[in-house]
Amino acid sequence: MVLEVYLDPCTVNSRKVLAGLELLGTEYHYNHVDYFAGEHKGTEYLKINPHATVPSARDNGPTITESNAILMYAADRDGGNSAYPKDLQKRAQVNRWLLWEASVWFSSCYVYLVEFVVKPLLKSEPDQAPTIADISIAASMHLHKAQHLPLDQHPQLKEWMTERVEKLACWQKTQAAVEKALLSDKATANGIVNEYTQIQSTLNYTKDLSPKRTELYFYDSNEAEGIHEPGDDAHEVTIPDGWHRGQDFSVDKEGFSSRNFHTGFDKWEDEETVRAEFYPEVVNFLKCQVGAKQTNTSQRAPVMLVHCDYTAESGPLRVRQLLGNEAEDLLSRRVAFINVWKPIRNIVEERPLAMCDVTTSPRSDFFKLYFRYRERTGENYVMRFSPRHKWWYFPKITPDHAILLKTYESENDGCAQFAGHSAFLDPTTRPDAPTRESIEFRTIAFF
Ligand SMILES: N[C@@H](CCC(=O)N[C@@H](CS)C(=O)NCC(=O)O)C(=O)O
Repeated sequence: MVLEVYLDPCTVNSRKVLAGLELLGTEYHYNHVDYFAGEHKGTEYLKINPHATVPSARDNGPTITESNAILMYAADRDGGNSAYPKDLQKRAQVNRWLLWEASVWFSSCYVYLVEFVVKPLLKSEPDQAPTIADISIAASMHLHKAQHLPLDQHPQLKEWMTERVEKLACWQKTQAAVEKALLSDKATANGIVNEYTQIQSTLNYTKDLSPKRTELYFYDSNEAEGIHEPGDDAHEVTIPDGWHRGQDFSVDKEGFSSRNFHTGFDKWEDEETVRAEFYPEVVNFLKCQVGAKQTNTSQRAPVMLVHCDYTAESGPLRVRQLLGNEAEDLLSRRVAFINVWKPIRNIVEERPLAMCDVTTSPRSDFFKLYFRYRERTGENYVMRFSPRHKWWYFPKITPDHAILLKTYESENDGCAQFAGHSAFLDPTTRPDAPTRESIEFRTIAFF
């Protein structure tokens, strides 16, 4: 009887069977099962092969699935030949390869076939929400840089890993232990940490020319002549990737931290709507994060100058300006000003924010910058350079995150009070990276 085969010759294992039967010289009857039309999942075919896979074969008995089993059967049925030797030693070698192919080789190659050939043909999109399958598959390549996995040759795989998996909070939360155990000493010894965890960039510090004041004028005045303006002391600094420390950073110790902050809000172009609808979200977020009882919020754009938004004097003054009668009572308790900085729409690649670890920047490194307006003078802190400053940033931060930054603290008990920060040019930013879209809220937390 002629062997009935059911297959689609364009699929891996179907081709294997067709080519193998030709090699063996086996006569067969071909039944086409259209893989791309999904016929292998149709009711008729499932009666032949309930596994819904091609190929399968029949020879007046139960269905034979497994391409290698079909070939072995065909060879044995017809008495065998050199393509499937009868000699036991020789056959053991062929069997070894057949088993290896089925258990190891096929699955290693098949994933690439599916990703780069089958999925584009079927036009299937990646799943939107991550599942435990994403985590499971990513785990084997979690040190892909150190593993030297050739991801550059596989852009979709790389994008999935770096843009989807590595941005997940659960992934970042579990990263620190891996770094510590596997990458710390070994990594510095072979340069791995340097390769991907820190960059060099220039930050604009300010020279301290006291007693001459550092000022900016926002109106025409003769007094503006010959003033000392800020940002005249650029220094190249090393800025490590803060994601490795996961959620270790805290606004009360280092003066900053990164936290998950997901929002469904998207009407960023309308300031009134931001105020009415998004401010309450910021307030709730902050209450949860720092345990504040009450908060007050306003909005501003970030700058390329090492600075801190408030001084020991301007913090309480701002509370009085904003909260009038209530202010004295509120100021009798702990007050902290915390900026909430957040990407909107896209991942931030261009001009990210660098934060200086407060434990490396004593109060003596800060001095005042005066803002001269016609009717009043404002002030904040700028910083003089020190090689002790330790900077951090959160590269490619997503809109599902926010950076919290302490810009004033009433308590003087070792808790972080003023965190210096600056936007900067990241030399690793892609030339075609989208323009940064971020928003910064100045909030006041009353405890
Ligand atoms: N181990 C089986 C694998 C069969 C298999 O997975 N075939 C693929 C086509 S190459 C299939 O039918 N997949 C089902 C699907 O994609 O839905 C064999 O060697 O025959």
